[in-house]
Parts: sequence; C-alpha cells; structure tokens
Amino acid sequence: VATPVITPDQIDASNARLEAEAVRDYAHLGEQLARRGVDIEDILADIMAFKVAVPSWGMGTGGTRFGRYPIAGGPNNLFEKLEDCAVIQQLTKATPRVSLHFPWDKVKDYDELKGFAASLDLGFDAVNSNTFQDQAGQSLSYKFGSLTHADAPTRQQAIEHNLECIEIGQKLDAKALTVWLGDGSNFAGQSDFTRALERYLDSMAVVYAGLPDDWRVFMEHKLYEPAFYSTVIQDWGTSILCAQKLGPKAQCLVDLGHHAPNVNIEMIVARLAQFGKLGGFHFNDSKYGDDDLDAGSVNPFQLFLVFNELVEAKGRDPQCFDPAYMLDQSHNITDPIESLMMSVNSILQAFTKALLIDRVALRGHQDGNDPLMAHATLKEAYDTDVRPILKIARLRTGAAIDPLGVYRASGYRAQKAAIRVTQGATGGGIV
Ligand code: PSV
Ligand code: MN
Ligand code: MN
Repeated sequence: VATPVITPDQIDASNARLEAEAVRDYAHLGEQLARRGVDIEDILADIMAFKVAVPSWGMGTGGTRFGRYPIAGGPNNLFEKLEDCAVIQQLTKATPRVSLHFPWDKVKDYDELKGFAASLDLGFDAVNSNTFQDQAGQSLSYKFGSLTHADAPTRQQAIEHNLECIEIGQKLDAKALTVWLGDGSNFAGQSDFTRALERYLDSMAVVYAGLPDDWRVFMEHKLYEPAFYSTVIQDWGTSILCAQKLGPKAQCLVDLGHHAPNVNIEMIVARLAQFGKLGGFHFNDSKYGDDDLDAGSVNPFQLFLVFNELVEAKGRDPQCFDPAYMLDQSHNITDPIESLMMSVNSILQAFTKALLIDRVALRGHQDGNDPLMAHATLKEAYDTDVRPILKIARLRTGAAIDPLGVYRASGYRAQKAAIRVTQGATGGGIV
C-alpha cells in the first residue's frame, strides 16, 4: 500500500489562498455566459465528469534516437510510475486511470499491482500490446513484421502476445486492447500491400475472437515510422475498413500525431464518429510528424475543433458515443508530471470551449450559407477565457486550483531523487 504522495494539507493550503479570487472570477464568467444563454453550472458538471487516462510509458523521460536525458527522481519501475500518476490524479482529479503497455510494464503479481493502484486512487484503462520490438529471449523476430509477417509462426507469436494482453487486462479490470503495430516496408516492392492487409485481418480476427463481451479493440493507425515506405495500417481509411470487417467491438483510435502535416484531423474524427467507429484518442501535439509534443502546446485551435466534433457527436448519440480518452506523449526536456498536468489542462480547455459553442446559431448560419457568422460562432466560444471554470472544477473535485504551483512547492521530485536511483543517460527509442 502506498502512502499519499502530496498531502491533502498541501492542496488545501494552496486552495485556501486562491479560492476567493477563483470564486469571483467564476461568478463574473457565469454572468457573461448567462447573457449568452449558457448556464455555467451545466458546463462545470461536464468538465468535472471528464476523465482522460495517462500512459505508464509517458512517466519516464522520453528520448529520441539521439539519446535521453533522465531527471533525478524519475521512476524506475511500474510501481514508481504509478506513484507519479497518482500525483497527477491528486492534483487534477481528471486522470483516475492508467494505460499500461506490455511487456514494457513488468508485473509479477497482478493482485498486488491492483491493490497498490487502488491505494493510490487509480485504476486501469486500455492495455497496449507491443509487437514492434523484439524482447530479450523472444524466439521469432519482428524485424519483418508481426501480425502481418509472411511467416505464420511469427504471426502466431504476435497473436498470442495480444491475447495475453487481453488476459492481463481482464485481471486489471481494463475494458479495451489498443493495437498499434509498426509493420510495413522500407522499399517499394518489399511488401505486397494487399496480402499484408489480408494477413493483418486474419491475425486480428483471432485477437478479436479472444475479446470478452464487454471489451473493445482499438486499432491505432499511423502514417509512417518505423516503416518509412509503407505502413500496413497507415490511415483512418484502412483502419475503418478493418474495423468494419472485424465487427462491432473493433474501433479506430486516433493519435493526433499520426497524420500527415495539415491533414484535417477534426474531419476524420467526424467521419469515424458518424459510422460508430471512433474508439478512442491518444492526445498529443505535433509540428512536423509523430512528435509526441504536449497536447495543446502547438495547435490549441485544432484541439478545440476536435472537441467541437466530439461534442457534436455526443449530442447526436448521448447513450452510445463513448470514446476512450488517453494521453500519449514523450516528455524529453520537462518533468513528465508537469507536462501531463498542463496537457490535461489544455484538453479540458478545448472541451470547455467546445461546450460553449452556440450550436443552434451555428446550424442556422450553416444552413443559411453565412460562412463568416458560422466561423464567428466558433470563435466566440474559442475566444472565451474558460480558466475560471477549470479552477472551480478542480476546487469542487478536491484537486488543486493551481496544480503546477502545488507540485513545484511540494518538492516531490527532489524527495524522490533521494530515494529512487537515477538511471544513466543511455539509449533512445520511440514512445
Ligand atoms: C508509436 O508511434 C507510438 O507512439 C504509438 O502512438 C503508440 O500508441 C505508442 O507508441 C505506444 O505503443
Ligand atoms: Mn499513440
Ligand atoms: Mn506515436
């Protein structure tokens, strides 16, 4: 059983200092929104209910193929990673679940893990398989593919790993498996596009058959890397075709960084939602490619437009529309806890602003062919300073009004540096 990482006193003391101002700002924004016909308490309720999972693999400092700069007090194992996740949850109350990755996350005793997580107020979200690397002692190599490998025993090995991930996930009360694979080719002619996809579908059909009734499998597309000429599940088109072929439990996962520059991701989101195939998200931001930068740090307007589509889709189908929200970032030069807390804030800002869009007016301008006013309706929402809502949401959920301030003042990392071993600056790798 873990001890609380930031004491409630630290949060309370900071909140006591900031509360009066936050309440005044909230009341003022409430008045402004009332003039626009919006009840701020309705918005607040949605924001307090919104949760996004954090990735276990995002807790360590990331790296590139050029190297890695570990921070003192960074986590060395899954238990230490969970402690760090707990800090994010304590301070934001928006991240109660952790997405694990196997076999990166080494577990000896699942009951012990579950108990430890529960003592930190944490549960588990979608489990992720890994057939994009060879592990020590693995009998068959994934150098030329995994679920789509030309060799049946290699495909079988990859299938079995995914089935094992489902078994593990069941022990942890997860409800979904995310499959991202690096299979593809580096040379024109190296791979037959059609046969490779057939093999993917055959392999995934076996994985699909292993899903419990209340589970989903998310297929995560990615344009390129590590294969640089072609990737088997390269875009949402291939992804949705496969999801439709496999069945209702198969859905598509949108990682915001996995598209060509300038692609209209919000439109992809709308299409997938329209056909009931939007399974989930990996939030991050990107400037050039799969940069895994912090969500909302490069293009917060795009994030807002994505949430506009999500709010729209939820409005159309409130009962069934239920994508899984997760973060997937690589923190190369910041403390991952700080980056993730900022990212959660950016995501919540985008969601709040999307909730403020006057949808009746928007529809009127769309159908009345008034592009300027339609756009102005979006901008009216986007330009609203919604920070008071997020502060009050944190106050009412027992989180910190100022998560970053409390975290910095707590000296958490320095305390951990005294206990945890700091790893050497070796290795690079993708996240
Ligand atoms: C590789 O691009 C990647 O970042 C994918 O986004 C996966 O979600 C993640 O690694 C973990 O497998
Ligand atoms: Mn991802
Ligand atoms: Mn990625």
